[in-house]
Amino acid sequence: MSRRFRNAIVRPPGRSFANGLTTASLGLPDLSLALDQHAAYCRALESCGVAVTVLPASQEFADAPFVEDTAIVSDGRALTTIPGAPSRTGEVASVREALAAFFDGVDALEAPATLDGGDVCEGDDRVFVGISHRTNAAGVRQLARWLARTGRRTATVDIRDLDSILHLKSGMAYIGDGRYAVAGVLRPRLELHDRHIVRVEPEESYAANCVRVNDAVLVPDGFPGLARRLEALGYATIALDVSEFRKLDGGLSCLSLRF
Ligand code: CIR
Repeated sequence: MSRRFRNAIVRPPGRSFANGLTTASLGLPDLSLALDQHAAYCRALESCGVAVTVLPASQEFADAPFVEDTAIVSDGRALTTIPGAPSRTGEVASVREALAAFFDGVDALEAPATLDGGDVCEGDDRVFVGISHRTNAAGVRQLARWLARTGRRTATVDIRDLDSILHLKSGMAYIGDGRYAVAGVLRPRLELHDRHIVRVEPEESYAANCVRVNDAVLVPDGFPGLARRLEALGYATIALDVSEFRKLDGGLSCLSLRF
């Protein structure tokens, strides 16, 4: 079982994209290639039966294509976040406006909370939330209260000491059917039985940021081990090149809000 998505909100990179935040030493992203990769990403979402709402590119906010960090959508309600990087808080207003077209009322986290959507990994029975350099304890508390209104449980995972991942979902993804793709660094921190884990090998750890979208799993191109493992379990996979987003610490999940 997995949640069915009908809609996604995305935002293509703007002219200032190369100024986005990064810890990766992979060089500057190429805007024109990033735009092509983004367009292919949108086509893949559409091929999974999702209607894609494309927000205008932002020239002001370089990291604005990573829309996932600005809101959480769960059980038919939406909540805007306060991204943990001060340079990103201005991205929220336009996402809020876009969400208002789909939901009656959009809730909002309140200061001193900070939370990036990339730290929220929603499974069927519980929601894992990372405490990271972007998401603080107040953010986790407010989110847990918001999720509890529909009986959703949260499990907190502290990742502040892990330099290799920016967000919780840089290292794990819920792929449906009770299963999570999990990178090795996170495995000991999650209370998950082995049968619920699809291992992502250390040399492929970037691929842990894959995304189940309806009947397929989007996986980053160039990580055949995970793709093979998923296919052996019966999943259809769609490989997408997101090299230019990786240069800014981004991946497949951060490029859309899905609901
Ligand atoms: C940032 O550092 O905020 C962006 N350059 C990357 C955000 C990636 N978001 C995500 O994984 N959810």
